Amino acid sequence: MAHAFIGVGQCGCGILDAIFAHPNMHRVANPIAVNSATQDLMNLKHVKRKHWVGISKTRGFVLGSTKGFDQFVVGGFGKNPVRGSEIIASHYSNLKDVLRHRIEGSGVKKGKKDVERGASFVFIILGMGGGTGSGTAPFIARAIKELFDVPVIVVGILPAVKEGSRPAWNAWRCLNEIFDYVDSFILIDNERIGHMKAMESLFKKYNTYVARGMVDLIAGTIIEKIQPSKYGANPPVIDVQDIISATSFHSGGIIKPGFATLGRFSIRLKNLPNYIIPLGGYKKIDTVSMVKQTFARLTLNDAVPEDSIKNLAVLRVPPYYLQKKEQINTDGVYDFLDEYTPLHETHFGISLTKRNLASITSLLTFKPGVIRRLKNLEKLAKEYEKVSTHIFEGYEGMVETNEVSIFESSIEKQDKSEIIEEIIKAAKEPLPEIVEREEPKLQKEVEEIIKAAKEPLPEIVEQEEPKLQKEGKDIPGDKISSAIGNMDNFTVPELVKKTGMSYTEVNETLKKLEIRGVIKEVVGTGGGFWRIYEKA
Ligand SMILES: Nc1nc2c(ncn2[C@@H]2O[C@H](COP(=O)(O)OP(=O)(O)OP(=O)(O)O)[C@@H](O)[C@H]2O)c(=O)[nH]1
Ligand SMILES: [Mg+2]
Repeated sequence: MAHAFIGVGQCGCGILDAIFAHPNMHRVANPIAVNSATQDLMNLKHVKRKHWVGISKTRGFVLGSTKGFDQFVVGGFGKNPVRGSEIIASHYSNLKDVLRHRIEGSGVKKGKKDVERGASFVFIILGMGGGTGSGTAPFIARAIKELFDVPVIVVGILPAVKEGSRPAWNAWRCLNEIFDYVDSFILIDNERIGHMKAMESLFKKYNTYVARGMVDLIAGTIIEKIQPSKYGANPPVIDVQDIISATSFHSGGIIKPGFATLGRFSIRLKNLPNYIIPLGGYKKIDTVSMVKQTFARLTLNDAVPEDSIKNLAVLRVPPYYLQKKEQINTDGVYDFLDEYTPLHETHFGISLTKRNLASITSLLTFKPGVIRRLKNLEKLAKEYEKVSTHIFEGYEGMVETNEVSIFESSIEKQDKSEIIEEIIKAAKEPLPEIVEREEPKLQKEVEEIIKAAKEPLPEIVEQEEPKLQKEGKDIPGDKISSAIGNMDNFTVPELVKKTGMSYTEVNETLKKLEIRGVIKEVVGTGGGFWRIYEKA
């Protein structure tokens, strides 16, 4: 049985589509797109019709290949999960048949030896504030638990506060209905983009961000999993089971789902010319800072890393970085993560990527009672109508806490406070800005870059990393400052070209800026002009 990713409703299917935009995902997992509106399914680019499951008010669950599908599957549930639930309850055995068929019937293609087959799991992805996803997903989770002995991880998108009390009620109801059939939740909070006027226009970017994190997790644990003994650095690895352990609580045979939030950070390892001519010039990477950056990009609004109980991080790098031990500060990452888990339960693994990027995806797991957004969601939901709230119950004593480590961590608190302040501040920054700092799309990367290299540089920089420059970090010196603009990394020749200044002038200005701590040299390639700088 292959791993299954089930997107339900418009939002769930949208994120599913973004996940399966990564071609490797099709090698290890089956996408299943469930929706009550054919039109939404038609918008999917990477999940073909054979992976669709339609919900028809009259016929129940219909496979994409069914004749007349488009006529049966129409309408949606108009933000009303209760109506959806009634229809689904009456077709529950049909739902089970369809899921059995889709999950059991289409395994990973034969001949792909490098794929791990054992530990299967099911992800269910849905927007919790709507009708179809939030009405159907609890039945899907229950059916899967009845059919298979597999972990179920729900990726639940919470509605933004401004969406009002009805979506909040839908979401709250769904969380409580699905809770009993779930091993872990990963919360994606639309409140992180909720302060933007046109929130909907950011969905695609946000979905891409989330999908990249999910793909990192899957790639790190399955697709690009490495054999540590092959590499001089003896890198740590994690597997799928680590994801489950890191995101749920176990005690005396009982499992309670954890509520995790995801954060991702990536950096380009080469400047643009090196993308095209991949020779040398790899950047040094500071993995500890990268993990900190993931904490500032969490998908849950108001998340306080200090309140988390467990965590996991996956680093993906090109093989170059695994040759020698010193290239990745593994101990530093462990130490940093360990500070955020009173249980000393940290999972850290390294895996490979073919791209010239280093990325880290982290998951921080909380008990529901400490998550402010859940309290807030409950409050909003109650404004609409009374609804069960049993998700907070039964966590006391779920995990044996180690008193010594709690004591230690309270001593460390003072040292940590600065980092935490920084993180909390950053976590209040609008996520879209953060997402825009992400790398260009996977598939067309090289073509895009070659095309971009032909365009005037300022425009490329605008396109790719528009908001990188932070207040207070502006670089003085009119010409150089505007030439550097939003660039993260730059070289002397680039600045010469953009400013019309001489090499010597540019070099001297950069030296001054370096002394003042505004920029720093990251790679010096033989003392000539081809040094690469970045903002300090
Ligand atoms: N992050 C993100 N949120 C979305 C997206 N699409 C919808 N949402 C959110 O999801 C909720 C609505 O869920 P939908 O998936 O549109 O609803 P549905 O499951 O199709 O149910 P219907 O009401 O029957 O259409 C709202 O809270 C939206 O803010 C998306 O692509 N990305
Ligand atoms: Mg819909």
